[in-house]
Amino acid sequence: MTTTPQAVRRASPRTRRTVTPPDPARSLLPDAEPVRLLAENGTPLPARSDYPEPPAEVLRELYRRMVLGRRFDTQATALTKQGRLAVYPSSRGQEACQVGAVLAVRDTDWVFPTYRESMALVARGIDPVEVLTLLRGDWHCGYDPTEVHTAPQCTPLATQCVHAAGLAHGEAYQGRDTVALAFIGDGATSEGDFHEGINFAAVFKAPVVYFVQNNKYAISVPLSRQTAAPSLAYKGVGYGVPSEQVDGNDPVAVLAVLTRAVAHARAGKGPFLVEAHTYRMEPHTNADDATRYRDGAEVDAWRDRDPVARLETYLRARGVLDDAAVAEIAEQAEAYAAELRTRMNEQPTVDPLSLFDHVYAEPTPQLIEQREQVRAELAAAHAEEGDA
Ligand SMILES: Cc1ncc(C[n+]2csc(CCOP(=O)(O)OP(=O)(O)O)c2C)c(N)n1
Ligand SMILES: [Mg+2]
Repeated sequence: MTTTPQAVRRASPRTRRTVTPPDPARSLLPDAEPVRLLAENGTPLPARSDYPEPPAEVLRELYRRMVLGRRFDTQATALTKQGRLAVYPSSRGQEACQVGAVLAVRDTDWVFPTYRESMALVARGIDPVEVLTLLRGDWHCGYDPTEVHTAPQCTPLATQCVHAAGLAHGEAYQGRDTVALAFIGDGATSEGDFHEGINFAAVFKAPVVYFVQNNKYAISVPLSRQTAAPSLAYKGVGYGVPSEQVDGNDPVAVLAVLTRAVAHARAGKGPFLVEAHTYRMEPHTNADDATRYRDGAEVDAWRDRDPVARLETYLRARGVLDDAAVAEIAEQAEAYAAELRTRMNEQPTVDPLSLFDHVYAEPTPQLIEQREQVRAELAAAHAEEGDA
């Protein structure tokens, strides 16, 4: 048989090299579009076998906790105006993320929240007054982290990413299948601790889910000034971490994507990164004036993508919710807010000197001096009150 020049070329090693195996980085990348299971008007989109829809009773509970969460959030903002809270960062508009994420983990898993996650913590079942203790101005986080498997709300940006990696690694090392869920904002993904945490988790296959709520702002800094990455989920690929992006105002999709991410981590496959596209409806905190840096029309556009209304429309159409159930949940939310108001209006008993008790096992000379200074100031103030 004569060999044609084309056949030679086809069989040459050079040609064979062009048939490359799949790029391993490709499997780590998120879908080009955020995963979505409900349209913005609440109608269902075609089902996805990779992200099965959670059962109806779970979605009903998701709705209930989102309604309670929103009511809690409005109440907390009101408490700042009454001087009962020092500061409150609202997560209104982020209910699908806040509640969907905590429903995806077990009580025995660990949650690493930021200051934005008060709603997530009450959805996890932590006493709301305990959740607000830090924001009331106390020196501790209110709840016992080891009892509720929830770290204190973290104000230094991204430090919780390192804590989550360490805890998850430690748990796996001891043979437990605990997953750590680390919340983080879009802005904080520019911080070194995010990169160090995710790199450590990837190398040691620590079971952490990094959940980025991209609410489009870091105080006044918009996303366009924060990153040039096409998606924050792309930040996983450089560390060998699979990732996904999800419509963060679609509660069904958030729960489905987080459920899969948590299963991935629990199965010993290492960390997973999820970016949720959402929006911060309120200012950064009650102390911020968002009208100075963003347009009202932008906020209005996001109002139309309300996650609570979206889920309600869907569940009503499916027959999972009706008028009576919606009214009953609204009533529960009012009662929850009323009890919170009453309890937060009670004057807390605080001992300013306790501030120094747990800083170090053995206080430093500086702390002893500072403690003495505070003690003397308090004594002088009491003496003055006595004179008056
Ligand atoms: C290490 C560190 N740097 C700066 C700050 C001040 N700061 C507090 S919140 C914030 C914006 C964070 O934005 P993002 O991560 O998007 O979270 P969001 O507040 O939107 O939930 C900044 C810069 C801080 N708390 N910690
Ligand atoms: Mg943000």
